[in-house]
Amino acid sequence: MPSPRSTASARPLRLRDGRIIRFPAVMGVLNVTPDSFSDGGRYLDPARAVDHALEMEAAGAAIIDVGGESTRPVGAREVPLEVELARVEPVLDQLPRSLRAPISIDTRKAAVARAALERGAAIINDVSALAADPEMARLAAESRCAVVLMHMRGGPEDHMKFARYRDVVEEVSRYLAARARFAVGMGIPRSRIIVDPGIGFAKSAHHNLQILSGLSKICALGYPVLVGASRKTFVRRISGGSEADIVFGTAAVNALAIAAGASIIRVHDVGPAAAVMRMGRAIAAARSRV
Ligand code: PMM
Repeated sequence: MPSPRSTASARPLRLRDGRIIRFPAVMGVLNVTPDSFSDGGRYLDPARAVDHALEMEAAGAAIIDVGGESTRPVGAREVPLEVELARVEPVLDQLPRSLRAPISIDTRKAAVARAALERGAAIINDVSALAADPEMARLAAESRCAVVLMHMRGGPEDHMKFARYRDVVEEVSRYLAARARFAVGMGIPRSRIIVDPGIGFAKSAHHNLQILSGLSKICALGYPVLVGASRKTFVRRISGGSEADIVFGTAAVNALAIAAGASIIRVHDVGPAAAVMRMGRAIAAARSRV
């Protein structure tokens, strides 16, 4: 079992506009794509996307993660810049007015991140850990936004070819530490960095399970850790195929991740995740009073 002290140990994240995110926190996924793994096509219409963001906020999401590029495990294609911008800009134009929760932009392209930051986003969620676009690190440093650095190998099109490790926890930890050092070297303060082991990205089901069972080691790097296991294939396979199985399977992963010290759980079903998060917070608070 994880060490009791590890739970929710990361300090709150202070955003550039002064807003504070306390951990553990729920990040609600808003994929504005025709083909994302579990919600593709549902929120292409900006009005529906905005309604869904507000629903997720009301259900307990502390961050809304907007993405216009599908990075699903099999068959994702590189999305041209104009297409990605055309998907996310109309949603971002409307979101900040109606939403109190901070917005993160899930992109590997600095031009998309810049458009989102100009429209009020406060976090860049880069699944390439600032490696895909040479402008991204400078943009993050200058804009004083927070960044999520995720582990992946290859690109969304071909990452499963690279799912080979001697010790996946060790290799992912080393990679995340190196990317965080790079980010700090580019002028992004440690206090604005979040790391993510990249569940399902260049990882087999077995690798995902190893990452989750060794998550406290990744938390020991000293950065808030984001876990994105929601509805991913290994959860569907292991927990069972029904809708309830997928929701409970995801909730189980999230509960164990929070117990191991994860700070942010990235999910499609915010209600169950928020219940898990509240229980995690209550148990951590009781422990700190012992
Ligand atoms: N997973 C997906 C997309 N973006 N970002 C982070 N930081 N971590 C993840 O695990 C992650 C991500 C793919 O899942 P989706 O298509 O269901 O959004």
